[in-house]
Amino acid sequence: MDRLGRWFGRSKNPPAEEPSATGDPEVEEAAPPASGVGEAHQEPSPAASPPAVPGEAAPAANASGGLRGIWEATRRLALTPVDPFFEKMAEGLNRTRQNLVGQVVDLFRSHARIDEELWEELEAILLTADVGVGATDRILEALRGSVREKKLREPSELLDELREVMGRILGADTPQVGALKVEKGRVNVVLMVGVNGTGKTTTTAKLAHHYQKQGFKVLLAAADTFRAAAIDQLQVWADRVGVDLVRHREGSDPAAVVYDAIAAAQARGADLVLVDTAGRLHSKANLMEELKKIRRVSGKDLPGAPHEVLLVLDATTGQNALEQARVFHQVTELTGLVLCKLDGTARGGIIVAIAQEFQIPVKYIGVGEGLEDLQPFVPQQFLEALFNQRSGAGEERRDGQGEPAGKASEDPGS
Ligand SMILES: Nc1nc2c(ncn2[C@@H]2O[C@H](COP(=O)(O)OP(=O)(O)O)[C@@H](O)[C@H]2O)c(=O)[nH]1
Ligand SMILES: [Mg+2]
Repeated sequence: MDRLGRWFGRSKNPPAEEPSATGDPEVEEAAPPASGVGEAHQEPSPAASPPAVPGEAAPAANASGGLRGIWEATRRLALTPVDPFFEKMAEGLNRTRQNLVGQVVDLFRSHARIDEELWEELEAILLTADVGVGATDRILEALRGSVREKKLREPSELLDELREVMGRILGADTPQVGALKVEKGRVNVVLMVGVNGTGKTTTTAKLAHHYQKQGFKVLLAAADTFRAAAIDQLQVWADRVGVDLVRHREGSDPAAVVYDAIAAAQARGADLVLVDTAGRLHSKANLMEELKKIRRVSGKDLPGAPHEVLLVLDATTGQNALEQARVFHQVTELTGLVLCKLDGTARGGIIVAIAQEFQIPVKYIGVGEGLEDLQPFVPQQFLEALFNQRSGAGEERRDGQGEPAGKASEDPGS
C-alpha cells in the first residue's frame, strides 16, 4: 500500500504525478485496524523524516535561524507514519486539509510577495473554513507581527508561522489535560450532553469501548428517555460493545435512571457510568432543569459525581456549535468538549474557533462512525495531521461546502 507515501509525501523526490488521496470519507468503507483510543498518544518518533510541508520544496530553502529551530522542533514532534490512529485522523481531516491548508498553500504559491491582497485572501480562506472572526483576527495579527519582527519576505515563510499561531490557540504549548478524569476502583460518572444529532450516543458507545479495553468495568445509563428509539439505539451499542445498560421506560425520569445506574455500578463493582442524555434545546428551561436534577441526583449518593460533563458538538454545524457551547455552558458546568464528525466537513477550522472562544478543553474528536473513530485531542498531533500531508489531492472538495456526515452503516439507530 502506497498510502503512507501519499499521506506524508516525505520522500525528497516525490513522483510528479500522484493519484488522488482518498479524499472523500463517504467512499471509505473499512474501519481502521483495531487498537485503542488512548494509543493515539504516540511518542514522537525521532527517526521520522522532516515533514514535507506542502508548498515548500525543502525546509532549508528559506530557513532563517528561527525557522530552522521551528522546523527542528516540528521534526522532533513528527509522529511515526505507521500509527493507524494518526492515519485515521489524517484521513478524517482530508476535507479540512484541502479546504484550509491546501488553499493557503495555493495562495502562498500564487503570490510573489506579502501584500494587502494576500492578507485579504488569507482572511477569506480562514473564515470560509470556520476558523471564526476572533481567531482569524488573532492569526492575522500574529502573522503581520512575524513579518515585521522576522522581516519575512516570502509568502511561503508564513506557513510555519500560521501553524505556530494555530498551535498557540489550540493550546499546543500548554500541558495537555488529556483524557478523562476517571480512576479505576471507584464509580466514575460521566455525563454526555448536547443537542440532538450531534453524536452523543455514538460517542458514549465509543468511550465505553475504549474504557472497557483499558480494563474498566463500564455501565451505560439510558437517560435520554424522550424517545423509545433512543433507548433502543443505546441498547444496540451496549450489546455490541458488551457492557451493561441501565434503562427505564420511555418518558420516565432521566434522573431516576442515573440514580439506578449509580446504584447498579456500586452493587456490581463497575468503575465507569456513562450517561447518555437527551438534548432538546427548544425547551431550554426543561433541559436546564433536567440536567440540574441529574447532577444533583448523581452527586447525592456519590460525592464528586459527575466527574466529567462532556458537551458533544457536531463540527458540520459550523458556528452553531459555538452557540450550543455557549448555551450549554450556561446551563451546566462543562468539563470538556467532544467535537464529532470532523470527517464530514471541510470546515474543521471550527475547532480553532472553539479553542479561541472557550476555556473548556476539547478532549476528544470524532472522525467517523465506528467504535474506533474517537481520538483524544492532542493539538500537536492534530496540527501534524492538518499540515504535514500532501495537499494537492482531492481538488474536488475545495468548495468549502461540508456535507453531512457519511453513511450511517455503524449507527444502530438508523
Ligand atoms: N461521520 C461521522 N458521523 C458521526 C460521528 N459521530 C456520530 N456520527 C453520526 O451522527 C449521527 C447522530 O449520532 P447520535 O450519536 O445518534 O447523536 P445524538 O442524537 O447526539 O445521540 C449518527 O448517524 C452517527 O453515526 C463522527 O465522528 N463522524
Ligand atoms: Mg442519542
